[in-house]
Amino acid sequence: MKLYSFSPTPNNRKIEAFIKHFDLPVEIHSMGFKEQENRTKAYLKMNPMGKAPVLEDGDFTLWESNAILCYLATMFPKTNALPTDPQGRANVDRWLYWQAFHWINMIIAFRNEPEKAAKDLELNLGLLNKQLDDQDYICGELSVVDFAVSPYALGRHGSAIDYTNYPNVQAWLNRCNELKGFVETVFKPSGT
Ligand SMILES: N[C@@H](CCC(=O)N[C@@H](CS)C(=O)NCC(=O)O)C(=O)O
Repeated sequence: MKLYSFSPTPNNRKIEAFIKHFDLPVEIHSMGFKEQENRTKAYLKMNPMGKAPVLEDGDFTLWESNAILCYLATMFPKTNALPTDPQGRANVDRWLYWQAFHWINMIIAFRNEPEKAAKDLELNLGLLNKQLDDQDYICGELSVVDFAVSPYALGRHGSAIDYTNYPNVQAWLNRCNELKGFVETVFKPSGT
């Protein structure tokens, strides 16, 4: 398998962290933004959206980061990162959809107009804080959800948010930050 990635961004880091955390046999092809490989004919054949990440598994190609996380967790069940019982799986899906819409929009709102994002922060951080009341990870055990959600809060914009009123979220972020996959995908700008 091969991952085409714009490494530093949260949408891509979530997959790289998952691969590295579980030592999965997936080649990571880190693309440069400037080179615009994502605009080539060959790349657009894999993903007509022209975006990364894309996973290539033989003749099969897959785009959308959360779909890729679930595919990897299914192909490598030893990761134990995706429940197979219907309710456990539905619970994971719920949080993945929440991330792809509400969580990402909260981060974007905070980046664009921090003073206007207060309501959004309160709602989303409040519910996440409650979810983490008596468990270390969002769905109990470490799952694809933690890889899907945390990179945005650990990234440039998300890390500027004040999590003081959400101690469970802060503790969970610290926990994620220390996972092997996230330690190994800390972005180091070239020349550092
Ligand atoms: N919803 C998509 C978003 C993918 C996405 O927006 N990727 C960005 C990098 S974070 C990208 O490839 N941008 C390059 C471009 O649009 O030209 C996912 O989760 O995979």
